[in-house]
Amino acid sequence: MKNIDSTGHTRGESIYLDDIPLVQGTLFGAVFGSPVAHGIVRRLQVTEAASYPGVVRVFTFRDIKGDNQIGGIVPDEPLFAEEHVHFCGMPLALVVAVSEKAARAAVQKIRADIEPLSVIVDARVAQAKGELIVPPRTFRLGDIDGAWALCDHIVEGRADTNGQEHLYIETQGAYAVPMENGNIRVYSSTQAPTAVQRAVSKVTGLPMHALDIEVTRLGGGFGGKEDQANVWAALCALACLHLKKPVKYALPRTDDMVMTGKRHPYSSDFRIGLDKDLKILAYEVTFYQNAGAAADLSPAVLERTLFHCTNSYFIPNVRATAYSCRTHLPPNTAFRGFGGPQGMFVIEAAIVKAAEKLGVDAAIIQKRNLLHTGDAFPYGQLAVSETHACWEKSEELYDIAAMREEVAAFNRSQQLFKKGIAFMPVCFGISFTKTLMNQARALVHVYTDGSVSVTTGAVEMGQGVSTKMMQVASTVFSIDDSLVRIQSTSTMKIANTSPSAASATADLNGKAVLMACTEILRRLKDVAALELNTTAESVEVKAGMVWVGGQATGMTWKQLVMAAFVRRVSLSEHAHYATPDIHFDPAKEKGHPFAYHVYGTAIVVATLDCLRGRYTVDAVKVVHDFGVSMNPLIDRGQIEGGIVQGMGWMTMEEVVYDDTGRLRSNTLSTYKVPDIYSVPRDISIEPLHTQQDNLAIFRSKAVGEPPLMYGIGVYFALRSAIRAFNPSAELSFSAPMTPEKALMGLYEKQLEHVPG
Ligand code: LUZ
Ligand code: MOS
Repeated sequence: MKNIDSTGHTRGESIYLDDIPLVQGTLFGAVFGSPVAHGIVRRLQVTEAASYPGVVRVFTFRDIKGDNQIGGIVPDEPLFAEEHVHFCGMPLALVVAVSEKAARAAVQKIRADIEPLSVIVDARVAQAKGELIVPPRTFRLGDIDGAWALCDHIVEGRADTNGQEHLYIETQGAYAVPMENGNIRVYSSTQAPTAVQRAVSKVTGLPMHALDIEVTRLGGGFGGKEDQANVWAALCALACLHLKKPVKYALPRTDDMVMTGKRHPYSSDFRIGLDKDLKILAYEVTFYQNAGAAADLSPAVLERTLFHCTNSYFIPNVRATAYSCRTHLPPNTAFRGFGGPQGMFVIEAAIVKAAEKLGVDAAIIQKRNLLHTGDAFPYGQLAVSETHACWEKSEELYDIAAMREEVAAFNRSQQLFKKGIAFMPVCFGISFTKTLMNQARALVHVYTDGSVSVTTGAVEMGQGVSTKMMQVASTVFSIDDSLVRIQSTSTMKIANTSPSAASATADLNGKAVLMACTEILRRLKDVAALELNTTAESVEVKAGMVWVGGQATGMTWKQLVMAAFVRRVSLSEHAHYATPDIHFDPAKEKGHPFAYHVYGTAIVVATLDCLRGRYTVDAVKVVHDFGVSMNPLIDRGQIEGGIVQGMGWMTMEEVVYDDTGRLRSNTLSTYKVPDIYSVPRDISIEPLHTQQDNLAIFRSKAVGEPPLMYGIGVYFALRSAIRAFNPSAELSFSAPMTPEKALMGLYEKQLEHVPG
């Protein structure tokens, strides 16, 4: 089934924040962000801005009625800077005016007198100075110190991955509207309506029941709106509270790029030990996460890095330590994969470095160490592994021998172009790593005309979750999809939601929809039994009709619903789902945190232009563990998008902060993202057919984040192409592999004999 939003999107009828009709008297905000990354605020001059034509009022921290605090995990993030600023773009003031134009112009009139302090932009520097967000954490398995003696080969190195701008097409924003009784409704472009509700409550001092956070849909989130939609909502609500007027602020693109955090850059040290059969016996890794100026979600991201530090491999002896380092960048935040990709890059780099040193193909080491069912992850959970199945199916299906021969033949025949090939296996844990977040609720109403309304905590952001919720309801009731409508997300309808994140949204909310619909159906069957003089067990609702003992009865769904109403039977249900069997003990760093894992293998081929450093990705050929996809069209779309987004992170997207903490890549002319021309020419996606039971909704495994990590294979395919041209290159592991970096690698240590 097609994504139900596709028609609305194509016609431009879908409602985003900017499409909400404005209430008369609406005012507009603009933020004055700190011009320096670190300093003491001596003086903030806002009088000129306040008297600018059209300006209604300028707000600062002094206007906050509740607490000047929006930190979620750690209370370390003021909404407005007070005496100190900690990153460029940190909000110092909010101008509210009768038009966007006036508000933005007035912002230019604000002057901040800030005494600069020293700026840290590098995670390792921060760690050396003891600037940590939370204490470091270590995951351990086996006896790492004893294991080195058993290794025949030991390789060490360093790996770096840069940040990534979310670049959701719809920028951050919020619109706060005063309601009666002092209530405020906030329309927010957020993945986490409840997080917005909490932040607004904290800042305004209003209780949560006075706040209705409404979300129709987002034009993309990718993690960027998991925690960082709170700021704009809190600002608008605060102004709304003071002025008793609707206040809207939708960020211009550059403000969004400058003021919001991104994927965390990581720098890591690794040491890997193998025996003579290329079995990995030992792996030690230290991660330095660049958290930015406040915790935001960094501690949770850090944790997911540790959970994914061995990717798809079983390694018996592991020690992985992770530091969350405080720097003077905007607080970095969730981004598709949530620290997992950063951890996986390092183990892949370690394997490639070992392979290069030993003169073997990295795929041999990769394949020899894939997880088996029953193998333990460093955090104690046992794998139910599909890694071998995915890997072997990919080799067979895509004829790896022929692919390799084609690459080798090309490289023999070409001087100035080289191809590289790489395997990228993926194993990704599904559940919020914080166990308590794995809960969801759904509210289902059946109306007397037979139509069905479903509300959940799920936020539609292009991933197709609404379509999946509709499928769940229409499948349980066995009625036509057109009878089911998925309503916008609202904290007054569904409370205490977890963010739409962690790839778990369809599972968690879908299970709640399943429970609610199943309960209503149970009641309807009782009604049918009474109406038709039979037992509830013999009643079925199928294709919109009531059946008894396998025979159609002529009673329609709508008649059944009406009969239930006449008998005063409830046609509504609010269901609560909590993922069973998951737990984690942070004191021991052991447990069973994930409902299940998603597996897959990608084979990547890239062609490098060895004169210019340019490249194209020829193919990304994937075997992916969908479980049993409930919507192959949507799921394939998620995989294609994930691959391209992962590839962008690994190749061309370069977040650049200078030493003073200013973002230099602050527009789309300086920050390059994949366009249609950089998409791999061939993306093949084959499902792995498994009949394993699992905790996914309808056994359809989560698909949001895992495919992003196939993109890591592009980095290693390019590295392999560089080495085909320049075998003596000693290349660092530093992503993204921009064309500039590829070019430097191609001619590293051999500038004197440029061919041609
Ligand atoms: N958000 C979160 C996430 O709070 N916890 C997680 O484990 C997670 N994982 C992926 C993406 N967002
Ligand atoms: Mo996300 S990184 O699942 O918000």
